[in-house]
Amino acid sequence: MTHPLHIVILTGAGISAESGIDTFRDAGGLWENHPIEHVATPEGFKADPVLVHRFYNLRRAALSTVKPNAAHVALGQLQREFKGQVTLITQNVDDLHERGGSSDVIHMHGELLSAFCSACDHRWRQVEDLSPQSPCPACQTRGGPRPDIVWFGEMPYQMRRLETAVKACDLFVSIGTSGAVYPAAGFVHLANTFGAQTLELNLEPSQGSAAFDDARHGPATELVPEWVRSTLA
Ligand code: BJW
Repeated sequence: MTHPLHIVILTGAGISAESGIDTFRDAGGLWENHPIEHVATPEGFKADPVLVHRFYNLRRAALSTVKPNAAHVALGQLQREFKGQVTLITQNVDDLHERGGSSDVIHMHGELLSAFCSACDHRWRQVEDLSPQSPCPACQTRGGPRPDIVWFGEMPYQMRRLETAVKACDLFVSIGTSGAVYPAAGFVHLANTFGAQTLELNLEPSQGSAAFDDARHGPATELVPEWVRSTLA
């Protein structure tokens, strides 16, 4: 194709796998034998806040032990050097895109390093562990603070902005995502409907692979830098 003017990139757990962060479905959708739906739903949090806080406390603490990989770094370079527009959407709650040099990353499923209070909606940067006894720094309610994560059944963040970008783009690229979770899994269909070229870069064919115009399969640390090099050439 001719050089695209607006590229929308959607990333998932697969882009952080080679940094040492487990993906969801490759781990059988389980964490310590708990189905992900038990620790990533409002109902699960209500039923067992100690368990859910532990799940997110461990993952938040693990962020300091991992580093961005060549795929994150390549996308940062693309954002800085591409002559058109690059919109970077991630389903990931880690901060590896930012540490890899990206800016204005849209975290549609929230962020580990953020918390909010379900009592007063105050939102803040959270680095330390949370517990059911943690008080909200604004209203002091105990039990109000929760991880700033979009759980199953909750509306992902910035949906209007995301849909507008996907409809307007010339090229939609999906990287390291299984295509199992909506609405992100539907973006390829939206992009196709509005006339964009679509490209999948994933370890293996995703559930939605057939919907893409082009699909390349292999590790993100190889495919993504290669694709960025050819796009910037
Ligand atoms: C590599 C690699 C390497 C490995 N290199 N690649 C029935 C039908 C349709 C929809 C629904 C339904 N029932 C319920 C729903 C809706 C539901 C949903 O989709 N459920 C499905 C399970 C069916 N969705 C929701 O509830 C969402 N909200 C919603 O729909 O609101 C209503 C609404 C929205 C908009 C418009 C109108 C209405 C909310 C979804 C929240 C998802 N939350 C989670 C957990 C929270 C975050 C966290 O704790 O970290 O987000 S679930 C989990 O899955 C996490 C991820 O962001 C998300 C996606 O997973 P991802 O990133 O794709 O990871 P994996 O593990 O699945 O795949 C990794 C891929 O990488 C694999 O393909 C590997 O091969 C590959 N890979 N190594 C390249 N080295």
